[in-house]
Amino acid sequence: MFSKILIANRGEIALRVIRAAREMGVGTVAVHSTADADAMHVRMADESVCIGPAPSNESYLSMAGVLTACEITGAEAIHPGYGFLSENANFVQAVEDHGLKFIGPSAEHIRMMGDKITAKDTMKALGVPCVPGSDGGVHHFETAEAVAKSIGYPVIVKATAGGGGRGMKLARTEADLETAFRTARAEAKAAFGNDEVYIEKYLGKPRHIEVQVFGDGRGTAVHLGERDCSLQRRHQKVLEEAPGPAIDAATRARIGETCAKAVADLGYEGAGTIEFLYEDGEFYFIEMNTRLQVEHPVTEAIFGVDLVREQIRVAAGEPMSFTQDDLELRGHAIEVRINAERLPNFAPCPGKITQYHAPGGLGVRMDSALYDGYKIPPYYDSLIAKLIVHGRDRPEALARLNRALGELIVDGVDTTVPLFHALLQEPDIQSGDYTIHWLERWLEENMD
Ligand code: MV4
Repeated sequence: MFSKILIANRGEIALRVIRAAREMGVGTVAVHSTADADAMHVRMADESVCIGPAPSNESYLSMAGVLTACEITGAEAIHPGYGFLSENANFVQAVEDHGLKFIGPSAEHIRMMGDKITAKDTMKALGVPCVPGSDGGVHHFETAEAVAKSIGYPVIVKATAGGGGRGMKLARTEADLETAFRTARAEAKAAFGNDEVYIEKYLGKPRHIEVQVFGDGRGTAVHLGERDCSLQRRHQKVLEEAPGPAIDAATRARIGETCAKAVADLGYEGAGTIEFLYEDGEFYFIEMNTRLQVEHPVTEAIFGVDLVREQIRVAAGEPMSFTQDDLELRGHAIEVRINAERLPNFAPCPGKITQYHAPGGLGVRMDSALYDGYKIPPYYDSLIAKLIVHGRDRPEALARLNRALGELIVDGVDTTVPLFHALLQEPDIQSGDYTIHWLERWLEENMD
């Protein structure tokens, strides 16, 4: 096992990783920007290194800064958290070139899944169901026309270098296709320096279902069921739950086993998420995320495992601490993302926290780096806390969420908490009857 790891992140996820490391007897090094000198992750780590000024580009995204901090402190491995350098294959390569261990998948697997056409080709070859569409990249409008005609409209044009909703264009009919194709290519070129696009059948009312997978890097892999992350605004998740309200045990076992086998065949190491659109009882692969996700705690709650501990174990060459047969799904978990944002526009709302009280009690987990008097800096993501509740079933989890939100005090800045109080009153939320378009529609009708 490592004696010391460095956490190349900030906020709640840095604390999350420090907590797992400490329970394992592993020393921790925090890195921080000048704006984060008083941040909780700096206080909670065994050691800390300032790696640059406030802008992320010059601190949390600085490969040289992070690698130098490892050298200074003697950290043997780097946990990237999510965001920042977590899916940067060049960073992974640099980490390895410096004789350090990246806690996560290989540069090769990150690169493979970062290119969305390669990801889809790979998953298709491994038996994972995909959205019908072009066979690889589409380089000429004439090809786009022929593909769209054969799969039928509506179709969606996506950038291979995109993902997470960036660089997508919808063509409802043949008349829309030329504009969709050309603007998708132009925007992809401008945003990613790569104008390659592919085409898929557009699914009109799917859920976003993602399967949590975990591999030991040596051909053993498991799945930990799915999360329903359909409640999104502008491709930002707002509330996630596990298990998915629309997924039964047989369906879970079937898609889970398909995903676990695929990542086992790849020799994938660490935590991964295979994203699907789910419509009319069928799964359609869209992307794979090669990192620990923000919403991983709902999976931890229902399976009773520590995914970060497992990440650190396999990175150190140790086996996973459970097999597929050990994993038993218990109850229901819901996470809400509490952002420092002002409704109705979700405008970032940095500032000083004048009073903070975290909810607690049975089945309540609050992952946050907040404290009384903390000043939320304006430079980073607006996520300030994740409230995760676990109950014996979905109604109990919903009641617990309502109760915990009532206990929470965050004064001094506006947050998304009022949104969750309102959502919990909605019959569709109470019954779990929502698709990827439900929240945007609801916001239009309720946020004026
Ligand atoms: C789609 C789609 C419909 N049909 N692909 C958006 C994010 C990116 N990960 C994939 N996305 C979509 N791909 C096909 N073939 C609809 C979306 C989509 C979406 C997906 C998941 C969650 C929220 C979404 C909101 C709008 C569009």
